[in-house]
Amino acid sequence: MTALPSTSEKDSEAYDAIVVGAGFGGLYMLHRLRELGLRAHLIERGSGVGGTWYWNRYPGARCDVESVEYSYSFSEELQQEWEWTERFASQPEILRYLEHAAERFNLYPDIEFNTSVVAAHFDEIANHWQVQTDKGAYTAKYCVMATGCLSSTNIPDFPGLESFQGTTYHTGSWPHEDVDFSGQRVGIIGTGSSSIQATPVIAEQAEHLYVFQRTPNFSVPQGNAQLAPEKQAAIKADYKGFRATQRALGFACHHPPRQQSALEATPAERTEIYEQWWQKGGLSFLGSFNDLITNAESNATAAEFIRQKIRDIVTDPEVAEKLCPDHYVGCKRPCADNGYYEAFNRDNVTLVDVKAAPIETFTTDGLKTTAASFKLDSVVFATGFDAMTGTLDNIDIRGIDGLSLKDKWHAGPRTYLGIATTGFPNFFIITGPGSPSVLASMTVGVEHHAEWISECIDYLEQRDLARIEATLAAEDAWVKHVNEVADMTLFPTCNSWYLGANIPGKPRIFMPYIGGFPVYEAKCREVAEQGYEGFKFA
Ligand code: NA7
Repeated sequence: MTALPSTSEKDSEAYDAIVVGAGFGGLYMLHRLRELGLRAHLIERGSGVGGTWYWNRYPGARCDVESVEYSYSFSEELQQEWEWTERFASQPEILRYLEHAAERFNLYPDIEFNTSVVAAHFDEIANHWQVQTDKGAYTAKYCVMATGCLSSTNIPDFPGLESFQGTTYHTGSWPHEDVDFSGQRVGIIGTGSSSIQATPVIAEQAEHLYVFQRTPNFSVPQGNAQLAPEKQAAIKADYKGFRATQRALGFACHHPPRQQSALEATPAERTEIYEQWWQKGGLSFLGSFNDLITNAESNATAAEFIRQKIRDIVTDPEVAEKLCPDHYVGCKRPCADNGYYEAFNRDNVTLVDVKAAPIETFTTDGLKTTAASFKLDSVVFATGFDAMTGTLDNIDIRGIDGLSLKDKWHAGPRTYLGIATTGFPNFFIITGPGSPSVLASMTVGVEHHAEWISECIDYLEQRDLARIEATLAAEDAWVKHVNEVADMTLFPTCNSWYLGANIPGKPRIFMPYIGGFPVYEAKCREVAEQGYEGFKFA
């Protein structure tokens, strides 16, 4: 064990479990642990619950999964009483929902806000975790990281940034008060999901919006609309059945893929089918055919369909061409928009290609690319996150023999089931690397993990066991399997945050598990039924 910096163990408050993060995962984890009769304490760096939906308050922020699916299923009362207003919920509505859930299950008394966990060290003699925050220290037998997949913001190291006199924002840590861009020259850097959602909204306000694009992305119109009360009532009439169907599908979302290869259809049939799925809206477009993420030739037909849509929507052919991606559809996280491509038809929106002419430096009043200078009042960094591992890397986590998690993962994250990692007993990760996480509806994933972890903890408590740890053999086999499955798809072929490719120096490893949620769930069930196969106890 390595000693923690400031507080001695006798000053530490003792709990059965510490949970870190008050998003969907952490809140439900806390609820489950309390139901087991354990003393659990949740630590959250924000001033409120919500996780992703607490931090990402940028204009246009909205979920890409339908609201009736992107919600808790564990409480029939909750799912019956909550009324969603839109097909795809906006950030404020999801935040209200989580605040309601925290209230409803009386979670607030066990949450400590405005507190950051700085270290967590395993004490091998006491068999517990010493958790150090910026406010104090705790000990707990179990430590559950519910820190989210996209919670460590990335601001690239642009020269001269400190000299910029205007205002800067990051989409993932947006101010709580309204931001008014009226009359301003605004630059938005990045063209991933966040920018694709924010661009049309900022364009309506700003005097001029410059969109700095390094790599164009595929986006499909989301087709958001008010959610008809009859439709919601019909789902609620058999919510259990609706959820069961959802959990049985690969991405744990409705709209399963059509069971046909894109190559089996004639060009005319293909276009008709793509058009139908384009009209359905959103990420389900990838289900138009069942081989779009595995077959390059099939994928090329979908890519060309979307590129043609971009050319149809964007009136300036040169701008349209710049907006056309040349990677496979879906290998970078696909996007769903509400008027993204249309925004480039506005006189006050300019697309700036920073692949052709990269950003050279920020200046006091804007930025310079290798081709031109731009005067800007505000800059929005829509430059993404150090995904899946960034937040864990930022905490000094040490397991057996003082091994640090960051060092253990220096060549890429290694887990068993995405939940546990060898050398770190009684330590659990919700939707960690190696779990379906961002490739399945997050709410399904976090509920599954919170249930699996709480059942595992109950197993230990019932048997008076001091600790559980994944074996190296089980971890090796899981890591191998995760990679093999990823290599059967087109996912590893382009520079995405799934691979850590957006962060300079980060090892290039495909982090989520793409074998499908039902396969993963079955594996986790089997592991538990076999007395936690692949784990050792002490
Ligand atoms: P993303 O999807 O990681 O997008 C970040 C964008 O920022 C992307 O277009 C990057 O271009 C761009 N970027 C990053 N660094 C730079 C530099 N140095 N110069 C120019 N452009 C840069 O993050 P989002 O927040 O949009 O979305 C994250 C997830 O949230 C999303 O996938 C959903 O799951 C919800 P690149 O493609 O790397 O060339």
